[in-house]
Amino acid sequence: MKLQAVIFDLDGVVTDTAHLHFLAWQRIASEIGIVIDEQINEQLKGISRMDSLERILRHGGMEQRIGQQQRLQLAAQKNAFYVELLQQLHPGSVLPGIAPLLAELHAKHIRVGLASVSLNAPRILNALGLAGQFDFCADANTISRSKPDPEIFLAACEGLGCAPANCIGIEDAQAGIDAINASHMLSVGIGSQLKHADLLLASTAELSELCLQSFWLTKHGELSGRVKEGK
Ligand code: B16
Ligand code: MG
Repeated sequence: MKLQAVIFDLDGVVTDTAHLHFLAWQRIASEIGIVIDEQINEQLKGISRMDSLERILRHGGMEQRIGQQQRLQLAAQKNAFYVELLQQLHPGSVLPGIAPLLAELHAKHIRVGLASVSLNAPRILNALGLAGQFDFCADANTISRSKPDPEIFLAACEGLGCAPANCIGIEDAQAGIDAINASHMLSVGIGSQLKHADLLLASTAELSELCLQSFWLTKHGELSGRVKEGK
């Protein structure tokens, strides 16, 4: 079986915006008397804007006190701060190893997709100078369930015209790894804390087309070995 496509998460894989999300949420949370730390932020990775707010309110014991209207206002305010912070992004903000990997994948005719639940994904790709580098970007506006649901990864596979079994997904968040695994793609995790990634790398700098191809061959060798042994 041939590797046909590689599907990237955006925040934390292509560029590091998790800290910018944190700064914006911290500002909003403090306005309603909730203190959040980096540990809470870790749980917000890969989760949609409204789900993130829900988790912050729950953390502060305020989920019953803030109605839908106020939630929408808080989410809009958070996004306005976040978009302001995004102005600091530039092509140098692309994480190490990503630009060469994209070039290698294109050269080998392996399709490249994006599976980000961020509604700001097009703006971020433009700021990074990467807008033309993805063959298909799943549109977060059309997704009803955020990660760990596989919906966004399945939408990316469909847009690329590739079966999930022919794709690798790359993620930095546990919710994202769970989404990739649930979509029956092979998963590559970036970071040290992730569970159940088929391949775990310490940093994006370790990514290359060669590394992904040898991982693919090893995994498929193992799978066909198991089929032959009847396991
Ligand atoms: P926005 P990803 C996710 O992006 C972030 O990890 C998550 O922290 C954020 O809440 C979510 O996008 C929504 O972002 O508020 O910009 O729509 O990791 O799926 O690329
Ligand atoms: Mg991410």
